[in-house]
Amino acid sequence: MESKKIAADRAVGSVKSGMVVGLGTGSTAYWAIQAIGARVKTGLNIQAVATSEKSEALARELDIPIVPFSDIDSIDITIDGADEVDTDLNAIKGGGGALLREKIVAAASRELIIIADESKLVQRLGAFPLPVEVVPFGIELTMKKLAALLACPLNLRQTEDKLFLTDNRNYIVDCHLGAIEDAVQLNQALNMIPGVVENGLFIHMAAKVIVGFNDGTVRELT
Ligand code: ABF
Repeated sequence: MESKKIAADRAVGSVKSGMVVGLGTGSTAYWAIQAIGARVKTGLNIQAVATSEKSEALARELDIPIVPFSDIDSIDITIDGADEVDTDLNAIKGGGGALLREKIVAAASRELIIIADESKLVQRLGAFPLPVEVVPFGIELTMKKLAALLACPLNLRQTEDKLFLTDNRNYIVDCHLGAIEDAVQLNQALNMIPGVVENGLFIHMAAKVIVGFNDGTVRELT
């Protein structure tokens, strides 16, 4: 927890009054939302956009003012976690199933700051199974096309013995690639497959990655 909190606290230091802030999902983003909530209590005047029903519920619990995504023109800073991040600031996200809204919010943000503990920092993306959000209609054929493109084990995500549904009522296919050679090309190829809504590759989107370490240090990659 400590290394996640260190990274989150450092990222929240960039949030200024008057900003619109994107709130991420996951246990690292949890600490960022907690830190923002603490600053709101001492007078920080921000509006927040949540990337998942879970992060919205936590924000409301902390009295962080939520603004509907449809009401805003742009987001100043989004602070979000990742499942893997490399030294080029590219990331795999979506282990929590929120990748579509996270990517939409990230793409609308002037600055995306990814926060992570040291376990997420990798030399090459892909050891973490790449989540791909797929519409339920035609799922069998879409998975066949994914298998032909990726030639790796695919897993239709389940939770409590039933198919996992995202906040957008879509499925997630976890792709066990092992290592990704060309993430830029893969990101484009995946989204060309009819039925694929979005994938968990966040390529050239983060302005900064803040990594917390168990020894209490923090490293900022830009
Ligand atoms: C979210 O946080 C997701 O994109 C990602 O899967 C998850 C990582 O969770 P944690 O911070 O708990 O490791 O941003």
